Amino acid sequence: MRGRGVQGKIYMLKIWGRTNSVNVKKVLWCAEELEIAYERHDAGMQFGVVNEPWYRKMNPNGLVPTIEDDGVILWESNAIVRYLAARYGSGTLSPADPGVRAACDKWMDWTTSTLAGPYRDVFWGLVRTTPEKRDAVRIEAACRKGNELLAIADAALDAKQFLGGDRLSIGDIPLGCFAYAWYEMPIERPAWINLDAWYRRLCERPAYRKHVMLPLS
Ligand SMILES: N[C@@H](CCC(=O)N[C@@H](CS)C(=O)NCC(=O)O)C(=O)O
Repeated sequence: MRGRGVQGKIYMLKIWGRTNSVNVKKVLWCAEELEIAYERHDAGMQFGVVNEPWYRKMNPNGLVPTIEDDGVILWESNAIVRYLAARYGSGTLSPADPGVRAACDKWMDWTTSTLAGPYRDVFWGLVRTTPEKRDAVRIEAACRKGNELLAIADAALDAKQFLGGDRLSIGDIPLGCFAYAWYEMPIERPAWINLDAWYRRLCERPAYRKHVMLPLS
């Protein structure tokens, strides 16, 4: 889907960010689910770009992702997902019912405020740190905490296909991105009946396979 913006001008969503970033994955997966045409530009880590003055003007944090869509410049991955879904997926990825939408927001916020800490310790420890430099105690503690937290999501998925109900929504996007790495990393995990089934459902989605299920790096 290409957009026609202010004054009838054709515009295309631009996304800056490297594809191996969990926060960039959220945005790419969301755009793909919504079938929005976009241009992606590498930025962050080895690609640099984030310290260029023109980039800092858009995103003073010097982080990825950042988007520009018909003049709207945005950073913060969850805000971007909410924006894209509200603009292009109202009633689908962005539930129309305020109560359902708030429940989705809750899972998005929970993922970044609560799960992200232990996730980060495990991911950086195992994927981005060489074996001799790893802090095994820290990784194990974070692993335990992450599993404890994921049990909450498992319980919430009892009798529900997705976190927001019976269809994929913005509520699933951040957790879905974190979950992929959690399932892929060589860590101990309990068997979660509902979370495992939800994850398998995500793995069947072409957009998830394309943007989220990439080798971890
Ligand atoms: N809360 C921000 C966090 C953004 C963030 O920390 N991005 C990381 C990648 S996941 C980053 O830009 N790291 C530095 C880099 O890639 O150069 C969001 O959700 O967008």
